[in-house]
Amino acid sequence: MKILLTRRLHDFAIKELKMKYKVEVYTGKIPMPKKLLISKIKDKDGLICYPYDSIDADVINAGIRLKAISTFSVGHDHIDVKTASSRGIVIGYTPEVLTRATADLTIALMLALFRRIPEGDKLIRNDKWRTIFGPYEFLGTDLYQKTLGIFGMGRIGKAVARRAAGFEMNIIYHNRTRLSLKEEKRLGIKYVSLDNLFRTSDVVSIHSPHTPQTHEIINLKLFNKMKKTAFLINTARGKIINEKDLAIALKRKIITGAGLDVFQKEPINSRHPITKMNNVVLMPHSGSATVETRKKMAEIAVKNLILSLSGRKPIYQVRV
Ligand code: 8YV
Repeated sequence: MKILLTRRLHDFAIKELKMKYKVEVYTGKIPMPKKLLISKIKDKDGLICYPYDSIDADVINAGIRLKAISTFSVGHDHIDVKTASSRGIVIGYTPEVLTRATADLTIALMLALFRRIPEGDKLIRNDKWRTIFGPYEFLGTDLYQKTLGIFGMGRIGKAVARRAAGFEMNIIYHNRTRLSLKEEKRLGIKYVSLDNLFRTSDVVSIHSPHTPQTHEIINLKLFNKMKKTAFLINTARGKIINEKDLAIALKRKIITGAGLDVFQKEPINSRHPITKMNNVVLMPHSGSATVETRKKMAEIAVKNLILSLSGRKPIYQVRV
């Protein structure tokens, strides 16, 4: 069987795949151009792809021999799951292993904003540090007893709640479906409406998948309901937020700041209006970017593909 990788994966993973299949790895500029992807997929049985690859109906239908897609991600909004499933193509993904790393980065962004870490770093490097212990100088905000509003209470949302509990924050959440009372109690979280989440939180953190229902669901209408002192954090998907509205909210100081790991179009560059603002902390889509997590994701992505191509169930399967 022949498989295609839209970029290089860990050496151990390539080695394992090469023992079983004829492997073609795209090594050009990322992402792999769509035209090339369409021409290369024609004779392939399996595909390993990433969130920035658009695996739409054109790609799937060009893959006339395609039996399995394995994405190196928990998110699968880049794959036309309906079209793939109607063709009987199995889709594997990599949840769970990246939950902790993504939750850790969320807390890191929160601390960076509350304690002004990038600002402090810049201040010293620019030789602007003059005095210490001034009563009003370089003050941040306590996390203690602040209200964290979690939008999307799946695996990552819950991991963020567990971490935030350690900082003694009040945790409220909004989710498509409410959790059981037992689980709410165990996590120490309270269910609220979307409106309430934005009205009462000191920091809102996004952890839902990007779906037609959540597309740009976070917009100026909601920002206008937030406290002037509040922060917004997004380590989920850029397209859940209306980015133009966010830029307005940050510029007009409707909210105090934002910590962003994901954007509508990635990578962003310094021409993007959000990069001009001082009240944001930015990361280059790195929720799962730790040595340990990425290795586990590669292991699962490979296993998912091998299992699917041998007619078995992948470890984690995306279903319609
Ligand atoms: C990706 C992500 O793993 O898993 C996801 O959905 O967004 C990231 O953690 C990363 O972009 C590498 O594919």
